[in-house]
Amino acid sequence: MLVLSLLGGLIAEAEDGHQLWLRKQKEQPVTVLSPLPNPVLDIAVKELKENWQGEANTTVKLELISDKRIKTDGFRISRQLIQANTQLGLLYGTYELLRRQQTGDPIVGISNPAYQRRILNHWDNPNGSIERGYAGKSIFWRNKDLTVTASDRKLWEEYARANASVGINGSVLNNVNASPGMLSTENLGRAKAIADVLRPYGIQVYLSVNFASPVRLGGLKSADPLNADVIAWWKKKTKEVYSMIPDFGGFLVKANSEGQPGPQDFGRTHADGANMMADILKPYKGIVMWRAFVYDAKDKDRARLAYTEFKPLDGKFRDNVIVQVKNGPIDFQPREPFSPLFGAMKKTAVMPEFQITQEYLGHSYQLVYLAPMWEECLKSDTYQEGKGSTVARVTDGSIFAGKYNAIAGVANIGLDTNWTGHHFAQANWYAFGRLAWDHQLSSEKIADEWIKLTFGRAGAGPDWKSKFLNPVKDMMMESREACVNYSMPLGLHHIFSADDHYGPGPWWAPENMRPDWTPPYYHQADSTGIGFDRTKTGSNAVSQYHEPLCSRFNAAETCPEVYLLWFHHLPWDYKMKSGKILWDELCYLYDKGLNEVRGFQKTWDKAEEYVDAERFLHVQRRLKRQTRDAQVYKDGCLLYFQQFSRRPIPFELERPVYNLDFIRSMKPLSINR
Ligand code: GCV
Repeated sequence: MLVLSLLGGLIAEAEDGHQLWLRKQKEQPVTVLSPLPNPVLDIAVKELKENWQGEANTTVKLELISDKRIKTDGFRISRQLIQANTQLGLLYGTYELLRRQQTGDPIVGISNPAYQRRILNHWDNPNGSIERGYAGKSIFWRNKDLTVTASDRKLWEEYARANASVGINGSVLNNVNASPGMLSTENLGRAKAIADVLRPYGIQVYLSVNFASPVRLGGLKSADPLNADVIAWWKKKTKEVYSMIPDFGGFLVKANSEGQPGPQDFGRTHADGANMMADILKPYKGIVMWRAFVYDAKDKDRARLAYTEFKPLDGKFRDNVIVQVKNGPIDFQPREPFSPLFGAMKKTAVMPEFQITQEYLGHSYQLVYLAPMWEECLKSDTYQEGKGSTVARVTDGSIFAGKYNAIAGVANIGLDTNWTGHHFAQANWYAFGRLAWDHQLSSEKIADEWIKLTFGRAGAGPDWKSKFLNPVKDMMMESREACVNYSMPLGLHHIFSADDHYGPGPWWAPENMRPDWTPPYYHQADSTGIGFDRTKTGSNAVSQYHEPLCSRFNAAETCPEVYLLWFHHLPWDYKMKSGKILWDELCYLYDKGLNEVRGFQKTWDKAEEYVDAERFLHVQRRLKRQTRDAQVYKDGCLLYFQQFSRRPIPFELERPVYNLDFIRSMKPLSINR
């Protein structure tokens, strides 16, 4: 039965989640002193007036200063004063002050951004669809209809406000699998309209570009980056872009990857391609983000490719090129070791790319809080310049100070009322912004803030903390590991079902399919054991890591067990640290993952009286589904691998409830049920 509770005298009113973590609270009157009227500061003043939760009738001052301890758009705040070197700093300080009023964190101190550019990558197509989007259609593009309506502008402004509130300052408006038509004058007109709305919130727009645009849009015969006509075409197009969007951020390029055109089609290198664009963008202060997501069907180990292609190019890129590297060497899997390209280059700027949309972690059907995964990556030590050379420090300019540094996240935003499909997926958008601003924040702290802002209520008693905040935070913190456990534990990867990337598919290997697109290529299960041998006697991918990591990963005894089957092919009876054999450990982990989700259902049901009915039911329904799907993952993988291990599932564990044949014949699990 649904319980609508009375809490602190307030009824838990239904909420649709559209307000995100910026839910309107009853404000206190406040006087705001601002140095000058202008679009950015007017927003700060409005936010303070409409959301002030501090003492009533206070005067709060926004002050532009010049202070070397405050970097770029950083700020200093105290209870009644916000100081910054820039107007945007004052806006970010405003959001921080208001946030702390709600979370109860001390309102004092300086805060500086970790990365200069904190960017969302939207994989939105001009027809309005979103590649790997699970929250409805694009907020930016509608099929062929380029008219800009008042409701478009309203939505874009809400989007900009949410981003600015967590410090995000860039948006790539379209898919990296870029349509050449994106650079048409008509589409640029719409990009300009978006940029105009985003600008006062400090957000620069960028576009993904198709390397063959000079041919496919411009009608030239070639897209060779050294060809004079091609260069002239890009110059003219870039000039047009800047005439419409004077603060345009630059281009994002996926080249010679998964069928996309690139400089290698003309015998040129990635550096040749990136530099051609970089030279053209330079006078406008634009940058090129060149993706290192490359692999080749011919290579014996896909995980090695990005490093093999890009490391020799170190020092050959212009200073306004940033190489954009996915967190892991394969592709946003539930767990990967960090990509060895972090820590490989000394003269090239490298930026992390995280995936906020849950392509491999349950789409918007599953509650999976991703910040622990990103924290794990950012804190991984690359040992590039000795101990302490974390991924965060080799990308934020602390170790090699390049001209530009940046971080990107593939957005999970669509037209769904709650923006992200699952209410808890909002936490991933929020967390990306917070980590991009401060990569030293813990994922737990971010979860704590997000829950308070998203579900907190005025007048909540101490009960709220012990019965809602803490258990829900624990659930979020456990959720990524649970997903790893019920889908790909111990370093298994890429064993999801084909195409939709949701649910198990370790068996999927149609004849004539590229092997590196099939799961058996990655798990290598056979009667002798399971796992991909990337040791020195295997593919030798371990050699791409600095010591001591190379040796640590190379020996099964010292390899962290979470990455064991990533680096090793081991017999089914290999002895694990727990004392169990590998097969039994695998069974225990799959079972553990499933039970963790069952636990989430209990946590959420117990929290019912603290949540409005609309969001409660939405999440409850999805957790049911997550449990069912985790069961399918567990049964599918274990029953499939059991054909090779020829061992029983330990008898103390729950037995499978599905047959393998049934799972293999099921309709895709991602179909809405
Ligand atoms: C945008 C994976 C995804 C693709 C995506 C690609 C990329 O392969 O499945 O949808 O394409 O990564 O990051 O370029």
